[in-house]
Amino acid sequence: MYRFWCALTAFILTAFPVNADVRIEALELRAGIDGRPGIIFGKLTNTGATADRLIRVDSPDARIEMHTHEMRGNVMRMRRTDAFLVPADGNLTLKSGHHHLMVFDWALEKQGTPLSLTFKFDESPSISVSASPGKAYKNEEHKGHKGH
Ligand SMILES: [Cu+2]
Repeated sequence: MYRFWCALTAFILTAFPVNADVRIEALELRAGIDGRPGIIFGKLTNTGATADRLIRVDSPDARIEMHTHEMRGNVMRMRRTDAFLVPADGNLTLKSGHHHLMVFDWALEKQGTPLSLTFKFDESPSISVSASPGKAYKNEEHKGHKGH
């Protein structure tokens, strides 16, 4: 009987792939010019064998939204989205004109200090990071953009 359970355990361990395992690299945080929202670029890498989803990003000092771009007719529009896919053994890239994070209600006096961020996923454990603001970003595409 003992041998049976050992065999069963070994089978279960090999039958299920390694869960999603996400790391964050090269985060870039920029305040917006002229009261526009801030923006966050970067790269999330999933070294696991299953896909995961970034489902929210929280900060005690600002409200973070996930945005993506889509073509409407022949105009590129930005819209808010509820989640970003982080593919199995792949990356989620946050960059200009593509998926990105936006920073709203970020008090001016706090824009020169690191921003605490917690990334939450469906599967992977949450990741907390402190992002230091770089050069302010002249995000033309977000002109007059006050969130949704
Ligand atoms: Cu945006």
